[in-house]
Amino acid sequence: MKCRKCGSPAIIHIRRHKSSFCKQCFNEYFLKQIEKAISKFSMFDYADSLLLPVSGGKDSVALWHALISLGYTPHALHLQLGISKYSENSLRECRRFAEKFDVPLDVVFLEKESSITIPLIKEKTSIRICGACGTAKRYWYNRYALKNKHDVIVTGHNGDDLASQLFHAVKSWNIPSMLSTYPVREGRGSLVKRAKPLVYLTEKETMVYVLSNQLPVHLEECPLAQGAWSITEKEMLNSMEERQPGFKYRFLTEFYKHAFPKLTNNAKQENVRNAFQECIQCGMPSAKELCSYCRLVETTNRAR
Ligand code: Q46
Ligand code: ZN
Repeated sequence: MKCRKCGSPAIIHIRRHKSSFCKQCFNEYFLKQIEKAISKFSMFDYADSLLLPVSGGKDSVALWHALISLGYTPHALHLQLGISKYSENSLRECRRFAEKFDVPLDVVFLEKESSITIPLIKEKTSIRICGACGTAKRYWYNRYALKNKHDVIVTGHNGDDLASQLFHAVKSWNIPSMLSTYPVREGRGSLVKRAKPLVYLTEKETMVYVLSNQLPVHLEECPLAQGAWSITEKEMLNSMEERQPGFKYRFLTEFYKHAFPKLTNNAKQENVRNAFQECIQCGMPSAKELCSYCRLVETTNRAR
């Protein structure tokens, strides 16, 4: 297998592009896909202050390295979830990355801030744990970005993540969920703008990027992940991709092109997307009197 561009030995074959790349040409391809997404969706520019949540996993690490390579100076934030060894190892790899590239990294400890952890929520309540974990992450990223005046929260969701979320939402025609797969969400009031620059890249590609560049990375699977719906959705989409290379990419990009603009207009007219008010407890944006994070903390504490 030879690189399509320079003829050197290839390290990856990308079926949807009918292309193989060597390490150097793959790096160029990877950065170009990110630049394409940033520009296509007007995600941010060099004047913006970027907050980059990092878990230490392959996607956030790949994005961290890629943004630095493209000349951005993202401010990395790690949220400590308290999932015993798994969380400790995640933080260790984030710190190794920050040291290796001499870049800033802040850490927010969930337990210190709210006296809860993700395992405690799982133990004490019947709330779906990955849903609760997502609520905590979104809450702290937004709160931190607001406090530190960051313009955009840049997350490491890749194209496979977004395609599986879209597929899941389409199965029940959940329009707000379908709309939330769009790779950029403009800021509104105290909701900070969000962007997903890995939209044109796959899990396999972020993994190869991380390994070929020998980046510090945490590859252990979260012990609480078992049974997450996204695993099933990803397997189903991968079997479609096997039969029709490029299926996942088209599924996403055709949605963005044809359905997203119409559904957004309808959503605005019908007020499907809730107006936000301030949470009476923490002051963060909320669809109800009490925001979903404060409700989560309250429910967990009540069950102790
Ligand atoms: S960390 Fe949290 Fe993931 Fe673990 S509990 Fe689920 S959402 S699986 S990215
Ligand atoms: Zn609140």
